[in-house]
Amino acid sequence: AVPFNHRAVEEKWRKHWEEHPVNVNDGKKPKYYCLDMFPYPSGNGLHVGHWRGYVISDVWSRYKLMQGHYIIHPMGWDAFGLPAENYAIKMGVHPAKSTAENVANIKRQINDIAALYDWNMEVNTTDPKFYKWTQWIFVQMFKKGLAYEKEFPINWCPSCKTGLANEEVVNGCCERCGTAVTKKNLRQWMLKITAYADRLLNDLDKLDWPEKVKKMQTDWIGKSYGAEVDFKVDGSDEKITVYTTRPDTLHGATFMVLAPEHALAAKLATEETRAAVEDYIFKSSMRSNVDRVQDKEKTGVFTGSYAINPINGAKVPIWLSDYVLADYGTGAIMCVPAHDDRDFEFAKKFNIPIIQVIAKDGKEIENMTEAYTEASGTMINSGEWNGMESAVLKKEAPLIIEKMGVGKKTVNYKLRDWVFSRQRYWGEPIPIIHCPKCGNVPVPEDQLPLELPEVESYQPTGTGESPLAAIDEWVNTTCPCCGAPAKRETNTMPQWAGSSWYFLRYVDNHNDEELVSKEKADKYLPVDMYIGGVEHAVLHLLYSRFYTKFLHDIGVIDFDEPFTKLFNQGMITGKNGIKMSKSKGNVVSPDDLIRDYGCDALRMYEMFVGPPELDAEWDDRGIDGVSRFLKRFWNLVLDNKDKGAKETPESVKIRHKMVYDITTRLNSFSLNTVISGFMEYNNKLIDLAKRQDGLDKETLETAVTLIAPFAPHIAEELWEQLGHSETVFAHGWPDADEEAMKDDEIEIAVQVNGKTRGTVTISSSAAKEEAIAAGKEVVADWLKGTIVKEIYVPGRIINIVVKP
Ligand code: ANZ
Ligand code: ZN
Repeated sequence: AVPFNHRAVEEKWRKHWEEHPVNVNDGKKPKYYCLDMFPYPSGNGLHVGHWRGYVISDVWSRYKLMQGHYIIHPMGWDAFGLPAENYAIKMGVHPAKSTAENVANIKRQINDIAALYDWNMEVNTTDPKFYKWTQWIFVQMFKKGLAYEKEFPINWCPSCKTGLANEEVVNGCCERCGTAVTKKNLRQWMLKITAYADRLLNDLDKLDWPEKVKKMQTDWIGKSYGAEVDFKVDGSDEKITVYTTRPDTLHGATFMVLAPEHALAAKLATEETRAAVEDYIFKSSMRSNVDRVQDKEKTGVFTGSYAINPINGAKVPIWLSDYVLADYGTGAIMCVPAHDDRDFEFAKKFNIPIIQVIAKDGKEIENMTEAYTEASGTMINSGEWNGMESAVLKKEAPLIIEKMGVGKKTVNYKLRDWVFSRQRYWGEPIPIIHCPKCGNVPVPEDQLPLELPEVESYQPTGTGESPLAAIDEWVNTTCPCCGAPAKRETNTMPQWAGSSWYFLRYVDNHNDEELVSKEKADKYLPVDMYIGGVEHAVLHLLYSRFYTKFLHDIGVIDFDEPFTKLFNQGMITGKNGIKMSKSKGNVVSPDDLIRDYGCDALRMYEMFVGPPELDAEWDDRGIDGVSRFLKRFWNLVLDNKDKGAKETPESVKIRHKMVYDITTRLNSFSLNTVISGFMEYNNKLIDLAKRQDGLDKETLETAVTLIAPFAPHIAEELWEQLGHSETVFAHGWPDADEEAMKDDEIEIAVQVNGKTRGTVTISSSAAKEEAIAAGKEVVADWLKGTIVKEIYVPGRIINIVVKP
């Protein structure tokens, strides 16, 4: 056969596909929407790690295409936000310019993957035609009371000089730049995602998503059941309400702790404690969240005041400590040192009494050295509750407390409303006008998009105002309601705004009248398969669900979950598992590999490198093996296609087994074992072809069909050489007939130096290596010496020649 020349083959088919697209919408085929998380167009371009997700989604798309679907497989650009802006500032060019350049470069690189992307559907979040709708959604939320203003201490990144959402703070640091996050009191635009907490939680059940991601969202929403209990402040009319998930332990509450930010914190100080209390409150406000969360050693101060435990009238001291968070529950807790680790540590340090109220076998522990935190056991030291099972009481206590009139049953969520404004330039302007008479007025819908104006200086100011605040002619406007002089909102939206709904826009990206037409939404949405990294589990993937539910509620779409199925690919790392990055100098660019080995080989190696859901170490040498395999496959098909061999029981069996194995592995997303499967079957087929003097055409064709989603160019070329004029992708995905796969076993003689020494039962389609290995086991005792020859006459005899 003509040797495989990847460059010629790939060029030929790339051109051909441009003129004759393989994915056509005939209006009859069912749609299948396979989506990649769209990239930030950063200046660094793509490395082989980025390719992984794109190849996975393309393999999946082509597989679905061959199963008879019309594939919606779009691509676009998440181009607003800090990464693009930080890059622009570093390089000293306007973000719009650098973004456009980066998009062009990455688009070229993405095209090298030979993915089925339909560029007619392209979207870019920074295009006014796109962000018109990002702003429109905000206006709808505003009208429904889901977007509101609030001044409060938010997370602030001193390096990015902007406020951040809770979801953007990872282990106390800025999700973008890693700087420790501090607090800053700022007026904010908030989105009321908490109004959707229960639906966001319950509807996780509907989704075919990795359990890990569902759990992360469940924990992030953090629904817990408990009670609010009121403690009267001794000698005053004030009361402190605490939130507890363990009201059963009420008799063991020997002190209380308030967050230093609690409204009563300073008021509770007495003459003697005032200085210390104010000092503690001040010091806490200066500390970053990281320090507060990561503190090993508990700190705190006694206020000098006492509260009355409503269950038994005991007088308990009130402390301040920053291990209690101001914005969770009520910002105040009742402390039960015998049954809570943090309270135990605190009580030990400050010599506060510890009263055990739950006992394992009814026995009290002498000298507790740690808290007993299990919610099982019998109540002790608990008055009327003594002898009850704590697990039962845990459920009943809220109602008892309610009846006593000292509290109520409550549900709590960790989820907070979404801090939605950024003090940065490169984002969608928030379409609100502040009128001294009418208050906040949304920009009228027919005036959207509200375009981002040009500025001289787009650097963040650090003052808590966005650079837009400096442009007087933009800021000053008139109120759309009353015509009075008014000011524009100058904050911009976070980068998540566009990505929360972009997947809806692809299918109707030129529509100037609607975000997406009903007709197209019904026909093409929602996304059937979403592929991307797991790092967005509680960011983008939560926000998108919220937006989708909102758009469902206002009648834009009929479904209320955006992504039916989700697959998270692992990262490709450099040697020793180190993340690929320019600064580490370990970035592998696909460009050279494509030149030397071709796109097909690179695609296959991306899949072969390891289980797609796990991280995998890149090794350039690995691609050699895949490349050799492709050459062998090429030769197998071309050498045998014209021999006119008829199908045999063996070839039929191998063919069906091959279809079965590849398809089951593909269905379970075990893409690396699909590739190793191709290698195994290629060897079997080469073997069989030699034995039978050729392979029937149907078996060769089946192999080419199966490999097509992975190595589309070589498959298309071989398909043509096999005599087809239509694309291989129009050919249906083959079916495996399980009956035809069944192995018949045969018994054959095993000889050593021509003498029969035993018999072995093997599959009639066993390859030479398999047969010889099985045979050797049976005659192991006669194999002393050096084996000089191994003969397998298929289906008949095994003979091993040994020299003493
Ligand atoms: C008494 C108690 C006894 C508690 C016990 C626990 C164990 P989740 O499940 O996370 O909702 N808590 C309440 N508000 C807090 C705040 N703002 N900062 C820090 N801790 C706070 O946890 C609720 C429990 O965390 C509550 O139940 C409270 O301590 C504490 F044996 O109350 B518990
Ligand atoms: Zn930052």
